[in-house]
Amino acid sequence: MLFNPDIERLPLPQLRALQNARLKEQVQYVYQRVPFYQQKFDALGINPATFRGLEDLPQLGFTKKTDFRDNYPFGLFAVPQQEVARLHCSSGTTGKATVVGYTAEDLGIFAEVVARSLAAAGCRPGMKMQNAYGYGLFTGGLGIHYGAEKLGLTVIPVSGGSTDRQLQLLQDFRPEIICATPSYAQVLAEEVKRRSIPLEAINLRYAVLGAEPWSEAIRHQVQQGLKVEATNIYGLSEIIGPGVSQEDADERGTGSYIWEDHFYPEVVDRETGEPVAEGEYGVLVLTTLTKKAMPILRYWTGDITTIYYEHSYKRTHVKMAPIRGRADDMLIIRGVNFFPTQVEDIISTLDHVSPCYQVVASRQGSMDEVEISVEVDEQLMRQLGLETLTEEVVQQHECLQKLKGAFAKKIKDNIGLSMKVTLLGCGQLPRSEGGKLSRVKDLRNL
Ligand code: ADP
Ligand code: K
Repeated sequence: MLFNPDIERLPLPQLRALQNARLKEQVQYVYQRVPFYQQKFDALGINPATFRGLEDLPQLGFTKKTDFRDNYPFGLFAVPQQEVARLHCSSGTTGKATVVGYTAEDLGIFAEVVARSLAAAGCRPGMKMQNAYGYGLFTGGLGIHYGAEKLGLTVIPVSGGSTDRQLQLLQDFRPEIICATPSYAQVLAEEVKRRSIPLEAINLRYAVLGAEPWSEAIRHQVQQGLKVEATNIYGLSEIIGPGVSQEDADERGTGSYIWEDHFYPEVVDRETGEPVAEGEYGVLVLTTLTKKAMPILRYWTGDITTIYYEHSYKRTHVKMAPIRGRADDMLIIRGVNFFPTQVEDIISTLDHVSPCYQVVASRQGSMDEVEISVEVDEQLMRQLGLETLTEEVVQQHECLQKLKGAFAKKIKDNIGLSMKVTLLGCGQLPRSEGGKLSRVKDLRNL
């Protein structure tokens, strides 16, 4: 089901024309209303009256996270405060919170793109959805909530955390849909198993997961553990919140549609800022085409991905690959660029390792060291009659030593770096408490 088939299947020439018209309007709008953009355009010699649209877009430079900070709290707003219907803050993965605002019209668009996303994820009017995204200042909870209502779902606004209650409601209310961060969905899947809750006792069919990078290995775990089809939802506060892009349940693994009638995507080289060819990886840059309270031109998301069109897909909108990490998440270890998600790709090729891992980078003298901790799966732990693992225990079991060696070798072969591997038992690594889980610790510059 397509929530808005006319737009989602709009032929590309018409989609481009719509984007062009909207962009020109948005450029004039910010020039008149936001001093930050006015000064910027003047400095760059951009005249909104002669701005030609998409072809001139690269001339506008970038808007960065620091611009939000420098204009904290309301400096980037384009409307008087009375016209702002809601404020949100980003969850602050990096540094001080970012404030964003919405007019009533913006909130309507937010609900529309989330409704489209949920429909693409498999949700249908009349289904029940347990929303385990955090409610509050973070855009996730309320963003999903209003989109779900717009689609015609029955929303159960549980918010994140409270695993006992989540599991109880899954059994009592029998929702077909769960929305959560992937790391929290993993926790729910693990708890269902640990508490021996029979899969018939829950009625889930779809999981809509986002807010942090995740992998096919995590998808597999959640799909098996909760008996769902799990799809990826992506977004960021600076642009609107969740619902910038969404994976279709029938096209899982082929990337997520970007709702490009509202958000115009570009991918640029992380060093030079120049556009890269279709299909190449770089930093995703997004421009809002319809926002009123806080229009943002060429936002440097820091997220590394690639975008591509494929005519066989259900919709005409461009797709983006899963986020490989943030440009600022990338670790440079002994001169080698390395994304922690590469570890996940390797884990998915190994037997008896679960997709729970932690990467810790530290400095020993002048040498960068990386330690990767992974959990051995339950099956092998049970076979060995073990509850927890320590270095000593691993030493005593040949199969664990082999597993550790195989993992270390794959890392060396695929990433080109030697890393210390630590094997742990199920449950020994930190779990999400309802929100995002930080799997990467860089202790080098502390
Ligand atoms: P922050 O996390 O910076 O506080 P937000 O809460 O707005 O701000 O989160 C936006 C960021 O979260 C994105 O730029 C991206 O890095 C990450 N993110 C959101 N959804 C996904 C997803 N589906 N896959 C990977 N990363 C995601
Ligand atoms: K996020």
